[in-house]
Formats: sequence, C-alpha cells, structure tokens
Amino acid sequence: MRTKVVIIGAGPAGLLLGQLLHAYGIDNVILERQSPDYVLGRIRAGLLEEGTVVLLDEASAGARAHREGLVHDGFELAFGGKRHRIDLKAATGKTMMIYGQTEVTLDLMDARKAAGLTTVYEAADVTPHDFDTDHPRVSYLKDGIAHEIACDFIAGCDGFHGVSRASIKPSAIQTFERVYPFGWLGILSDTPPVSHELIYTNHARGFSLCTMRSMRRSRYYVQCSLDDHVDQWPDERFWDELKQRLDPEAADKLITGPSIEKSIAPLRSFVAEPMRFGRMFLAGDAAHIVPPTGAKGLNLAGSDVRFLSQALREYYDEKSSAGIDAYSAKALSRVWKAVRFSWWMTAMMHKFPDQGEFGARIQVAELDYLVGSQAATASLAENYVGLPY
Ligand code: RFL
Ligand code: PHB
Repeated sequence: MRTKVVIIGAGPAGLLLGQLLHAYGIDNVILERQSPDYVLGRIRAGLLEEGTVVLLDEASAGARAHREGLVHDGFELAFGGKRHRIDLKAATGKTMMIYGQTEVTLDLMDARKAAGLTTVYEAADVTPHDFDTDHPRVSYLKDGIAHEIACDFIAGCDGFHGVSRASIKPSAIQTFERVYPFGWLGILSDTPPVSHELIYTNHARGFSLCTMRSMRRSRYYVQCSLDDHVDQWPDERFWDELKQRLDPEAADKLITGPSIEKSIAPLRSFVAEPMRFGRMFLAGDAAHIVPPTGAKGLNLAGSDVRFLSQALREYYDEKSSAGIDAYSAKALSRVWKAVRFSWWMTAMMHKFPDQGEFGARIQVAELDYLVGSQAATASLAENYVGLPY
C-alpha cells in the first residue's frame, strides 16, 4: 500500500491534519493504536481558541461546535475570597469557546468517515522507518497480520507516549522539561455550572478551577498531591474540598451531584526540538506538553497542524520545500510562547510545597497587579485567547 502522508495517532492533531490535507487534495492514512470508543472516552480539553474553531471549519467539522459550543467573552480570577473578571473581548476583541475535546474528536471522526478516508484503529506495533531517506514507510500489525505503507512523509501525531518521538536517535533531539509537584483531580457531573464563566482560584489549600461542558454539565478541578489516587477522593470529599477553596458566593451557589468521571492528571511542561526529522514531523502532544492551567494543549496541536498542512500543500502544489523546511522553527516559536504562558499561570495559581508565606504573598501581589492594571490584563488576555498564527 502507498499514500502521500501516513499519520500516526487519531487524536485531535492527527484527525485535524488528515482533514486539512484531504481539503488540499493530499491523500493520507491514519494509524491509531486504540479503538474509536477508547479515544472518545478520554475526557481532556474543554476550551478552544477562535483560531482552533476556524481550523475545525476548514476541516469541514465545525458546524456542531458553532451550534452547541458556549462562547465566553471572559473568565474570572479569584483570590483572597473575591472574584475579578477578565474581559477577554474588551481587551482583545476575541472570545473562547467551551466545546469538549471528545466532541471535537467525534466531529473530526465523522468528517473523516464522510470523506471516505482510511483510518486503521487498533493498529499494533506501529513503527516509522527510513524517515531520514526519500522513501519512508510505516509498518504495523492489524489482527496479528503484518502490513506496511510506503509514503512521502510521516506525521507523528501520537501524543506524549507515542512511538514517533521515541524512534528518533537521542543525538538528533533535544528535550526540555519541568515536572510540577502536584496534579489536577478532575470530575465531570451532570449539574449546572456554578457560574456561566470559568473561575480560576488561588487558595491557601491549593488551586481550583470551575469549568463546564454545557449549561447542564460541569467540570471541576482541584490541585491534588501526586501521591493521591482517585479512590481516596469519594465525591463528598471532592465537593467539600472544592467548596473550601471557592469564594463564599460561589461556594454557596455550588450545586453538587454524583460524578460521572473522575481522574488525576500530573502537570508537566515539555518541549522536543526540532519538530522535523528528515521526512517525519512531530505535531501536538508528541512534541510538547503544557500544564492545563492556560488551556493551551489542544490549541497548540491546532496551530502545529495548520503550519504543517500548509507546508505540505506548498510542497505538493508549488513544488517548494520552503514550507517544510520552516515548519519546525515556525511551530516552536509559537509553542514556546504558550509554554511560557502556561508555566506562568501555573506558578501564579498553585500552592507549591516550598513557597512559604513569602511565596503566597508574591502570588497575591501579582494577581492584584494583574486585575488592577490595564496593561497586565491585556497581556494575560492576549495570551489566553491565543497568539496569532
Ligand atoms: P493525543 O490526544 O494524546 O492523541 C494521540 C493519539 O495517538 C495515539 N497513539 C498511537 N497510535 C498509534 N501507535 C502508537 N504507538 C500510538 N501511541 C499513541 C493515542 O492513542 C492517541 O489517540 O494527542 P494530540 O492529538 O496531540 O492532542 C493533544 C490534546 O489531547 C492535549 O493537548 C489536550 O487534551 C490538553 N488539554 C487542554 N488543551 C486545551 O487546548 N484546552 C484545554 O482546556 C485543555 N484541558 C488538557 C486539558 C489536558 C488534560 N489532561 C488530562 C492532560 C485538561 C486536562 C485535564
Ligand atoms: C476544561 O474545560 O476542561 C478546562 C478549561 C480551562 C482550562 C483547563 C481545562 O484551563
């Protein structure tokens, strides 16, 4: 079998890339290790930048997001028991959209099916070969039978634990990492959200975030210890902890109910450089991870894929390698700015084991400055809605 681009991974990065390439007439095959239901069962991102929604439109997968997504003009920062609104629209002219990653993935899967494109789910032992030559190929097992696809390019969209980055010889890649000394415990519940906008809270007991999937489904997070296990967090303990961290008005209004999902995610910043290795490219979480505090992970996967799809379009339509040669530097320049923003938000909002009273006061001073200064608010808002690309 032969195709132009083999995409490894059917998460948002791989599915979006597949659709954009198809729109440019570039045929592609996706190889995914898991089943579609498994991929759809992963509860992750919820907040999309306007630029990401435009990409979904270009991928013929944006219609439901426009119908069902919740457009947010701002969000709130809470500290010292009070909430302060950041008006994103006033500061930037832009908004954000609440639309779950599971829905994004489902819409992209449906669009791919409608376009009649090939996705091999439950592909085992996916292995990229010869990407440092002009004849790359990818081998895999399906139902125990060995297959191989010859291609022009390989796109590694297989997330942080994927095979693409792991296939690169250590001398060809440099990695940068910060692991944070806490995690996020998240729950989903079929209860109305406590507020119509997101509330990020800095509290002496630790960070919390009130977000949502719809006006009937809430998503809440509390900072937890890395040693914690979900079994140690029955629903009553979660709601009790969240209430303690919220400002009095929100704590009063909070409607609790049974959780329908509960999981713990460790927080990490990670970047691999470069993002191109001969005829293999990395995109999305395969190349970089950000802590979820700035809501940037899925949106960065979107910008990588936009740069990559345009570079490949240029290669095929204009017979020019300029785009693919520039891909890594272009993507990394945006990635590092989002890594910086997510690291900064994380540092300002969480309780660190060694911060002491001095560190806690510095955080409050920074938050106070942020909500009191138009210049600082504008900088926060500009990064939160997503830097241009
Ligand atoms: P994914 O989603 O991990 O998809 C990779 C796919 O590759 C497959 N795979 C393989 N396939 C074949 N062979 C192999 N050897 C393979 N190894 C792996 C996997 O099965 C999978 O299907 O990466 P992708 O596509 O780059 O997408 C990235 C996003 O998923 C991620 O950045 C976001 O979820 C991060 N994130 C958020 N991002 C936002 O932009 N806004 C948010 O509000 C937001 N909130 C979050 C988040 C992530 C969170 N967690 C759990 C880490 C909230 C949380 C709690
Ligand atoms: C979410 O809705 O899950 C979400 C929103 C904003 C974040 C992180 C996660 O910063």
